Amino acid sequence: SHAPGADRFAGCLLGLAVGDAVGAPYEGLTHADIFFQFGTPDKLVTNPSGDTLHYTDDTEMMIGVAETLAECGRIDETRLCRAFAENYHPERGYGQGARRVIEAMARGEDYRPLAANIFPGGSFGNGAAMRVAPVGLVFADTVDELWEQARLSALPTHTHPLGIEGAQALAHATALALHTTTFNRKQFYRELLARATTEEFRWHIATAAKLKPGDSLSGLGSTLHAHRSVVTAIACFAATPGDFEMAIARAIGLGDDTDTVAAMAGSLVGAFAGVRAIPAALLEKLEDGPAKGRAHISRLAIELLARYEQ
Ligand code: F2R
Ligand code: MG
Ligand code: MG
Ligand code: MG
Repeated sequence: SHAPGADRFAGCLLGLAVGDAVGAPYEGLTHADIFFQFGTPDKLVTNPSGDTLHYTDDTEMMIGVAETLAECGRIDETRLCRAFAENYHPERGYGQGARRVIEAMARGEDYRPLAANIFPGGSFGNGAAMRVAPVGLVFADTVDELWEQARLSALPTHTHPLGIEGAQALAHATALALHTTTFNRKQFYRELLARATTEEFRWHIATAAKLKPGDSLSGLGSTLHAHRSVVTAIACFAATPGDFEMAIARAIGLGDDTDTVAAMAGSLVGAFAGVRAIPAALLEKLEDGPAKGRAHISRLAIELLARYEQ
């Protein structure tokens, strides 16, 4: 097999942004609410409402990670926090803990005691996982380094072991997706399980591995807690690895943290199947601006590829 190229790097970052934006209107709703108010998830994905798809905090923070890696080649904590603070638009819908930490960063205060104590044991929200895709791409060839860089990318906001492992597991899944030509579910889960450290992640990965492709994923959970959504997103990808619309429809249909689970699942499909797997009709609707939209994300993908190839 040959080395991954620009198509898969762009597919991963744009797949994340599109999944985030398509899933965002349904965040916090139950599976049943979505079905009765809006219809079947496949229709929401094929025909999303509105002219423009607006992304949320998931993509805004992923951009910060990508900018840091493009500039520094690794996670530099000072640069990463500056990116989070400069890119921050609270109206994109940040977690309540994340808001307080980033606002402290923006004021130039020491945010570390806050990040450590804002929740007991630190945050186990999925905010570190939702933004980690660029780490999975740049460090795809070195799993030990990937695991460490994912940890460093989590720490400014997420110090709880589950919040950190969510980022590590998703970065690892991103690297596996990026390198896969013929997808083998058993092998994929075996590699993830071999690295899993906490009881929670071991259980979720082992449970996902036992499911058949058509089985419901609702038992895995889809809340904004890392251990109840990261493996779920991985399973949405693994059920239909080459089918972007199916993967994000499955993610959204579960309810709860729809933008984030769809973002993570979409980024994995994009890393595996490339940007061509994302329907043009969705990609064209993704918001684009002078600095932070579709074109900026596409440029970052090229810069990350250069870092990966170094
Ligand atoms: N914030 C949102 N969506 C708005 C949800 C609104 C909510 N329904 C409401 O009515 O307020 N989405 C974005 O946030 C998620 C990522 O969050 P992140 O960045 O991890 O933030 P945070 O605040 O650190 O954690 C999120 C929540 O998880 C709970 N939590 C975390 N650690 C905890 C702990 N140790 N003990 C107890 N609870 C813990 C808290 O409720 C946090 O607020 C993504 O969905 C993104 O789209
Ligand atoms: Mg969000
Ligand atoms: Mg700005
Ligand atoms: Mg969310």
